[in-house]
Amino acid sequence: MSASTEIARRRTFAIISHPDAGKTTLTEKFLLYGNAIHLAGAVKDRKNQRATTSDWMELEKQRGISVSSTVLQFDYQGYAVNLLDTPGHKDFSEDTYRVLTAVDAALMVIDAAKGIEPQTRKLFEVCRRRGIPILTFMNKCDRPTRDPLALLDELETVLGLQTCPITWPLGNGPEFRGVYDRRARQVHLFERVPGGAYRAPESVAGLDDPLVREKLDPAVYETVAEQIAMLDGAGHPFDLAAVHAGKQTPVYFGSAVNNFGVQLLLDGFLHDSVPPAARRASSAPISGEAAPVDLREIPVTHEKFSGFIFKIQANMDPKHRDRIAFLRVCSGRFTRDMVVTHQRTGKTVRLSSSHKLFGQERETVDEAWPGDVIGLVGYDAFGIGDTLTEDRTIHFNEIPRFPPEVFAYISNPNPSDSKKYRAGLEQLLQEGVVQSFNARHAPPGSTLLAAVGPLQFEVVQYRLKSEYNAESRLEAASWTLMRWIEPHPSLANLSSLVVASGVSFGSDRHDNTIVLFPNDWTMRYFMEKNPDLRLHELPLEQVR
Ligand SMILES: Nc1nc2c(ncn2[C@@H]2O[C@H](COP(=O)(O)OP(=O)(O)OP(=O)(O)O)[C@@H](O)[C@H]2O)c(=O)[nH]1
Ligand SMILES: [Mg+2]
Repeated sequence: MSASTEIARRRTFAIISHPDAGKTTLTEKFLLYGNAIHLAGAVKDRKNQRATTSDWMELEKQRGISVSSTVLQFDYQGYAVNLLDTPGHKDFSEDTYRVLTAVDAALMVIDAAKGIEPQTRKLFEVCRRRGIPILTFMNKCDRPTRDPLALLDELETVLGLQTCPITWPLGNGPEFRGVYDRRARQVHLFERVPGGAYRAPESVAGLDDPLVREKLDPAVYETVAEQIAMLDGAGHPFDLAAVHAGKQTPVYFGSAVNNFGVQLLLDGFLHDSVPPAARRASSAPISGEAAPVDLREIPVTHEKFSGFIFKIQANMDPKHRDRIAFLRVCSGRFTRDMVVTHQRTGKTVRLSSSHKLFGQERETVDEAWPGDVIGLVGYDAFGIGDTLTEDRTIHFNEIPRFPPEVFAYISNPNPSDSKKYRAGLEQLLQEGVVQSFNARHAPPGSTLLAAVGPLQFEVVQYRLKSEYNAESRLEAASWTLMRWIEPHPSLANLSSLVVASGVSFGSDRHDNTIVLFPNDWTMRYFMEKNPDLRLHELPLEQVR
């Protein structure tokens, strides 16, 4: 296949939503319909010990929530699909935001009983800023839902998105029988299968077919027929250009857990979504001093290989205690053993350990194209946001950073076991979701951790135990804000600075000074009393 054919068949997208809307369940059903797995494991069905492919981490299996995003790559109907399941909980949103930089489209899952929830809205805003197409799935139609027209109206008024329903629900709750495909003008009636483990059998007929009238409650039939006539007459016509511009969202209805409407969604999504597009890059090094940052577009067809790392994950495979860097290919052709430049260090590296990913599983990959996400194993120097390329003028700067908002001291209760503890903590810190600092008045032997949400600390403790067999003790610290201070002579004597009570100092691993505040007021007071000091939300090497 030629390069342009390979690129054109790539579909790289993330599934996003508020916690519990059904992203992981839907991901699993896509794999089932994509023939990538043969039996779907129900997310919270712990009894028969079957877990989803996507929630592979021990903690995820236990709690039935996603803690970390997962990449699943498979071929389906000529498409090369890179599917990224993301965690919905806001404490893990940094991971989700990073994933969103690596995709070309997003599928927004909405619980049809609840409508748009806060986290959906936030993630939607991130997608909108990137201008990527967003398709919508109204899930859980097997339970009592809100009026489907009201759900569309909410998308229009709250998110400002034009909607175009592609499928329409036939009843809801116990009366939910299937969906109407507005494109083919056909009704899909489904039957439930135990646990949704297999594809749902379905029959297809026209809306006027006696079979359809027979299966549906007469009142439901009336309503549905009216709604469909109304949509045909007064709804927005499907506009592919508006979908690609992120202005119109095609809407699908169904029930992921019962496999209702999943195939129509998958087929429609792949068809209407977009292949990888050009990326913006700067010619000057990101952290370069005064060099002008000259932004330019790198087309996917650019001959030279380029890509960036958006995620690092340790210990995905308990058999190999190692660390995977997830790279999104942006241009050129990746081939195993190719030699590229690691732009942050300027060093050349041979990429010989490259993998195709499928949840926790991986297999060697010899070739990859723009849009693909590959896993690189065994390169300790790689960090989140790093560019790897054959073209030394390309520097991607895609990864958003967030100032931490919660803080805690972590320490090792078993000093005799310190090797495991330190190695584990070091590796988990490299994943970049939790940061560590030296705090000036820290309890002896403890490290200050900072994260976007408190659940991240629990994840660190849990993983230290399960992946490194290391106990840890956590003690909350009451700051809520942290800032980096630009170098200044007065930092040589911190005690001379005027600060409110509860304010403390520390340093990051590059020995830059940080300051910790209990609240907004103490920060404003600090700035007022120390007007010569410049504070930054992000690490200094990123703001320069
Ligand atoms: N009734 C019903 N329940 C569903 C449906 N789809 C998913 N669920 C249930 O909703 C719960 C949450 O599903 P998940 O797929 O884990 O949700 P998620 O969006 O991945 O959650 P996080 O990753 O933690 O944000 C599980 O108990 C699912 O079984 C559906 O179509 N109908
Ligand atoms: Mg999930």
